[in-house]
Amino acid sequence: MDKKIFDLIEAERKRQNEGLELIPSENAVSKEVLDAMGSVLTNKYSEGYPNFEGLDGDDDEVLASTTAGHRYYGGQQNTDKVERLAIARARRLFHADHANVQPHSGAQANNAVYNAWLQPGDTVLGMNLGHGGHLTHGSPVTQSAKIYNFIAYGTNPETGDLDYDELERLAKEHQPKIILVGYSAFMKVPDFDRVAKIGKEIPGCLLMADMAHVAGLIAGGVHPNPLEHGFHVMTTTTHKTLRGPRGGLILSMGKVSNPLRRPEHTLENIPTLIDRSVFPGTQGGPLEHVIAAKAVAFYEALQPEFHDYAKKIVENAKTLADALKERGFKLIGDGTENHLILINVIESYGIDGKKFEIALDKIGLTLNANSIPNDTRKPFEPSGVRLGTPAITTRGLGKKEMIKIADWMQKTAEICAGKRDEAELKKMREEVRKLALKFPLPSDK
Ligand code: DSN
Repeated sequence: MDKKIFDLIEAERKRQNEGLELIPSENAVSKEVLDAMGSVLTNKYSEGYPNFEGLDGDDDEVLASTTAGHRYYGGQQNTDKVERLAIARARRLFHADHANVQPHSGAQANNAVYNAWLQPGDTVLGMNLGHGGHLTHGSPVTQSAKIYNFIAYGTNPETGDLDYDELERLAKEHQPKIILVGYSAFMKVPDFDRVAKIGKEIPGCLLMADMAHVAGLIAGGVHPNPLEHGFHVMTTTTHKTLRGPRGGLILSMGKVSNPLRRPEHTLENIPTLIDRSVFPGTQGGPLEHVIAAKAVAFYEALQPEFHDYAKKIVENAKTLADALKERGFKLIGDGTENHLILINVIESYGIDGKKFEIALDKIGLTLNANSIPNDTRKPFEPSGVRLGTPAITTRGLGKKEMIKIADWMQKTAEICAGKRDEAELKKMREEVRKLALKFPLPSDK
């Protein structure tokens, strides 16, 4: 009936298949994940939670439970099982005591944790947005920054790593109620033990990791898991390296109890404080069709092949980073330890990040303009671009193709800098399309 929307979806499918997605926070999901999202589960309201008993076993044991949950509407016999499977699989994947699979997004997940643990005016120590942190970690334009007192630590400009000395100094000075490690443009592996040691010396300090970018690397066993290094809570989105539907997830360590009863405000009770904060604290009805798709993605991430995928993401990122450096690109932190690369294009080729992003879009390479640490330029025309390998690795690209991408990026930068003929963009567009079509989206295979 609605041909206009149908055509737009088809056009987007074509755009994705004919180009290469280098935005490090994007991916391409399986047909099974897509199908779960497009299911009749979207018709159902299910405020509340399923029962949390017997979630330690395998899927069959989890499905065997017949105890009713704590829901506010009838007809939950199937949704309870869907959500129990999602919770059980998430706990298995991240070795967590509890999982809340209801957050609609990463921002919702973070806000729910703040709301669970903080009172208005309490202090949170988080990473500076300008150094690679995230909007929801205290940017003044966000709702949470109006409620809580955010203090920012930064990165060391020499190494690109977190400035642990500054973090420790600020923690001692401000005695935060939450220390938050998380980022959307950071290429190193954080020293969680060091941060946990700092946090444990502050009474009532919750250690929170927002691992949205690297959750798939953690699930695949190629990145440390903060929950195994003394952190109490980990939030994430489910659609980045984790390769699930667009959504959020909160993992926590502690005692799990009935969410209908208000528990004491202790770190041990953080799982239940979070459940009550997600619903009814900050959200209404959960999206059970998305929760089903999360469960499918967790199932996929629990398979041995997902480890190979995660390993390949990092290998591809390192190959691409080296190839870019050989072609004159200056990388923040001089390379990468994860899936993400941040280039200072002003210093490399004298062009701003937006100009480079737009030119690359013309040849079918999609990435995003991004500020670099201590950037003096405006956020809409920053000095850098950010790119990564999760989506292209899903599609099967490897070493040879990383070199090709670096070549195209070099030529495009030279065109932007006026050193090559713009007509070459058209030729490169055809080359990118030809290569991309050899690696279709997994849902289109
Ligand atoms: N938009 C996400 C990213 O691209 O990193 C963070 O919210």
